[in-house]
Amino acid sequence: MQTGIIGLPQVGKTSLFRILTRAAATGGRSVPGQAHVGIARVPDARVAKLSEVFKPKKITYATIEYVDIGGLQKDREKNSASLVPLREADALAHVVRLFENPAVPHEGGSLDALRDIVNVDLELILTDLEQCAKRIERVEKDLKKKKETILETELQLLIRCRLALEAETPLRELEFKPEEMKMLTGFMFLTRKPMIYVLNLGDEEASEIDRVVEKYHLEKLALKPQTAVVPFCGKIEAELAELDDAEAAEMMKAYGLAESGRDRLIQASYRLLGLISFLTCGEPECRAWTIERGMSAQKAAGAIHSDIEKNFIKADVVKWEDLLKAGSFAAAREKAQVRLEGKEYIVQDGDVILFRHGG
Ligand SMILES: Nc1nc2c(ncn2[C@@H]2O[C@H](COP(=O)(O)OP(=O)(O)OP(=O)(O)O)[C@@H](O)[C@H]2O)c(=O)[nH]1
Ligand SMILES: [Mg+2]
Repeated sequence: MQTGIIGLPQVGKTSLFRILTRAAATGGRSVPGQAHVGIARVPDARVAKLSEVFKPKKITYATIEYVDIGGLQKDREKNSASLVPLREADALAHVVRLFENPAVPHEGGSLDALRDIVNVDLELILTDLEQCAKRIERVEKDLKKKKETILETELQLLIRCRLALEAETPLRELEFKPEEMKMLTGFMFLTRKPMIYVLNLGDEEASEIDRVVEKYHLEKLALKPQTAVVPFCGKIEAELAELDDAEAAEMMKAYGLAESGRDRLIQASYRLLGLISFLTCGEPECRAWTIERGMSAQKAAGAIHSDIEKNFIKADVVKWEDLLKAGSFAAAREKAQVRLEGKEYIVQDGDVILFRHGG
């Protein structure tokens, strides 16, 4: 799963990318179009706590990918090209600059969160609109040659999208039926992707981080569907990323920060993408596995190995807190906290699972 980082020039996109992917074992890699892809570890206190008890040889966290592209330009054509790597992304994170830095002035000349949000959203809307219009033209041509119900349905759907986009409404705010969603998948519209607005604050605002959404009048935005607003102090987070845990905790205290912005942001990406983690826990390894919310036990087994999915028999499931308190699977079983579930069981966030499989 991948989140694309976007924004105007010199707002701190690359700085954010570096902060998020610092734990990357693989480092960044380049993909065509000057974009950088990196891997971030999803912070998970459950894995950390279980590992303290189980002392596994290996601890593995879930991961999520971030893509960093260059700043959006005034030139529409250049933007269309630079936005291409984002089509593949599953969600977008728009970095909004709210820090002063006279050495690198903001393109807009002043700091204005709403203005930048509207402008960048408009850029995405225009890109989708172009694509929508092209497809509508094509479908109309084909329909003139031959009437086909499926094409007519598609045309109606695209016209609805065009109307929304013309009214400057991102497609993520529209409701679609499952079959419509399927039809739209191929277009990879940018405004359909879940969006995180990252407010990149100056250090002086760190202590009021809980109030900045109101301060910048973004409450309404934060309530929109598939949208999150995450305040973040880029410069402090960059410094925190260099420190060990104890030093970082001390520095956060000095700035009045309750939790790391990096963790909050990664968790927000994870949530918006509709992902949850189930855990496996034993002597060799404690590990978080990423699945989509609502997945069945059999499907979830496929995250580990396709053979386990194929030869699935049953799953032993225990809530992570119960396992932690019990101290071992055997003890949890004695307390009747381990349930035997079948393949249709819907896996819950934080389930610790032991799959029984044949083959
Ligand atoms: N004061 C301050 N400066 C920052 C912050 N984030 C980034 N900068 C500075 O702003 C400049 C641009 O930062 P980048 O992270 O490269 O910004 P960017 O959005 O990737 O820039 P482009 O890719 O060129 O569009 C650098 O000189 C950073 O040191 C911040 O939170 N506070
Ligand atoms: Mg950059």
